[in-house]
Amino acid sequence: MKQKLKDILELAGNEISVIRDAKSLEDARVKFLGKKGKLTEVLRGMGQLSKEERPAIGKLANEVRQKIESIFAEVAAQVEKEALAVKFEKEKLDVTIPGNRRGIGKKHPLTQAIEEMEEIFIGLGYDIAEGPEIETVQNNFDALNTELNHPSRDEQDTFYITDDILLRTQTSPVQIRVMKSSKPPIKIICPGRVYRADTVDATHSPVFHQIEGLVIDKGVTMGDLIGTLKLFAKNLFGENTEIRLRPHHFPFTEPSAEVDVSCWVCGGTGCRVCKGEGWIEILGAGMVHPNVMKACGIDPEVYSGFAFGMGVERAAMGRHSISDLRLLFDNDLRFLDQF
Ligand code: 2U9
Repeated sequence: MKQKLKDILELAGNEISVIRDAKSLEDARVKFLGKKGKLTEVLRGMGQLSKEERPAIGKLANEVRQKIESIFAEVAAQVEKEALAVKFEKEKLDVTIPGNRRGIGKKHPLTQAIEEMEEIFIGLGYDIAEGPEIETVQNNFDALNTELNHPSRDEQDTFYITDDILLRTQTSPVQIRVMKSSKPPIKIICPGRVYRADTVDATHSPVFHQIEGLVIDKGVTMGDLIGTLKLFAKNLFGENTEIRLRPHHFPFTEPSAEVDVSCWVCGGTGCRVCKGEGWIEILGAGMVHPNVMKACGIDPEVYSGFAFGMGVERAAMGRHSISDLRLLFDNDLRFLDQF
């Protein structure tokens, strides 16, 4: 029996000392010290020993158990140490490795254009006004002195929701709302999305953006309008930019004009961008029609004002020499990243 105990100790020593992981260590513990383990198996046979032999064997069995336990403790400590070393190696943090740079997005070229134009007018003391994209026929057409048979009112050109409600075809109804709800002086810029029943092609989209401006006060003249647009054009296209007005007709302004700026590429001598003209049309403008003032409760005998409007897509396309409007709505990053 003595020999059996010594053999168990030797076997345990050999087997346990080479163990390198917690699972095998636990298996070995069951094998040697468990209820059905090797040591218990030997101790069960103690019943057959004589009374005299039992204490010595019992003592030896206890010593063997203690020795095996101490081997286990030693190997367990080693296994834990190694597991920790592996874990530390895996979780090692090198603070000198360059970080994963997150690509920072940027504003859409149309948003950039709108904000750039807003900044110019904010610098001139204008407020930004916004309004709903679903509008009344009254605000979108009637109050703007648009005749009942004007082509822009046609169902073919405008998205009607009911006979009286539509998707705004211009941002002018925002100015109408401001004129109806506040007293002059009024000095506002109205940027926003507008809708027209156009088929998509390189220069048309049923959804596009406008920026319109409105100034109403006592003694506002066409000279103020021209000075304002000149300043705007020089700020946006460069100090040497000139403007020119050509007579035109809008229902909501009188007199009205289409406004060209000298070509920002050739400076006026004629090139591919201005199609040899030297001038590029970018906006429409005029003095606010007395009927528009009256429709909003403002006395045209006391006040006068000017208004202007421009298409943002058109301005951005001209500025960046973009030939197809659809590129602005496709959301292709290869295109958008350039701006
Ligand atoms: C009020 C009174 C007058 C706004 C104006 C234009 C001229 C103009 C076009 C530019 C290109 C629309 O996007 S576009 O097709 N706009 O030419 N807009 S004057 O006049 C107003 C607005 C509001 C109360």
